[in-house]
Amino acid sequence: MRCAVISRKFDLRAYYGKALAQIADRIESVDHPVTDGAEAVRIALAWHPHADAFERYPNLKAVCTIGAGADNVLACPSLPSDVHVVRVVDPGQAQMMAGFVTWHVIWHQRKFATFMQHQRDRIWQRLEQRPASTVPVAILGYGKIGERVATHLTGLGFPVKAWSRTPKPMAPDVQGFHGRDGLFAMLAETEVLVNLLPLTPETRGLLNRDVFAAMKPGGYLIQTGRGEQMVEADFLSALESGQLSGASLDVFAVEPLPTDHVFWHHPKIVMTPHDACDVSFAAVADTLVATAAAIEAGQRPPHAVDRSRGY
Ligand code: NDP
Ligand code: OXD
Repeated sequence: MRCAVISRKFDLRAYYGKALAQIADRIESVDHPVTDGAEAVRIALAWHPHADAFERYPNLKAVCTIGAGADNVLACPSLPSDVHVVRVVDPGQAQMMAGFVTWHVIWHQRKFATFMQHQRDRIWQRLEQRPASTVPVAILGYGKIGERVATHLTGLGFPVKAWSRTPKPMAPDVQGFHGRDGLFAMLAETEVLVNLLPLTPETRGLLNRDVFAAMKPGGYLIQTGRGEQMVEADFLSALESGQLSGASLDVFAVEPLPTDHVFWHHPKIVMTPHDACDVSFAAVADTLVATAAAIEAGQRPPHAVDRSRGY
């Protein structure tokens, strides 16, 4: 099956070339813009596609992303309404995210920012330490990744709560919340807030002054969802007032973050460049193969997002 490889931001061929070569007997990958045989293209591998990218492929049936979040493909104006959008679900990625989030929770709990400052100042000073059981963590989003993160943290003794759109069965020791009222009930008991939500019209701007104000004073934000979910001015005010004692930011409304942005040199912010975790090349290849098989069989591909709800 012919697959167009489309991105205006990354050289997907350079990154996923090996994975695409491994499945070349099943999937013929061609770089966008495909000039010869565009009508034979039935699937695409895309990440931040050009606004008009899909106009070229009249027989497109499915677009696969290279990540867990499909928002950048769903936002593409030329995406036909009847095309499936398929995201990657990779347990290895969830595991990597669990390690990333845990590192930042412990960074906050064990006061490593202060230790690093003391090292720079050559100050030998032990700090009062708190057990994990006294640091309540809440996770926004209890999906494939949020659930893995929650289980990891409960295993280390942190009290964990998680928020989803719909009520869901929870893993042992994870307290579940849902809906608007559930959110604020949860925040009242939250010191560390981890964002693992997909970007949808409902979650855009969700991390705002009301949310920060509802958390325990001196709380900590771990922002690994999408940058557009945070109101930057409200976040900076919460850091300024001390309502938030610090934050770890991995995702930003504009990526790469402009070099003159205040976040770069803010003393209470730890930053990474949207690198909290990665999907494996094998998971991307498997997603393409499974999608092609489903399309050939006239079925809905596994992990196709529900376009009406946006994830
Ligand atoms: P899933 O689709 O498996 O889970 C999404 C979760 O969010 C579900 O629990 C869902 O609720 C919940 N949710 C969605 N909308 C709302 C809402 N309006 N109110 C409350 N809860 C809501 O996604 P994943 O776990 O695989 O990934 C989550 C997100 O993490 C990605 O979309 C991406 O934005 C981000 N991400 C970031 C990465 C990074 O490198 N920084 C890497 C990977 C992912 P319900 O269960 O009721 O449907
Ligand atoms: C994402 C990813 O969705 O890296 O951000 O998978």
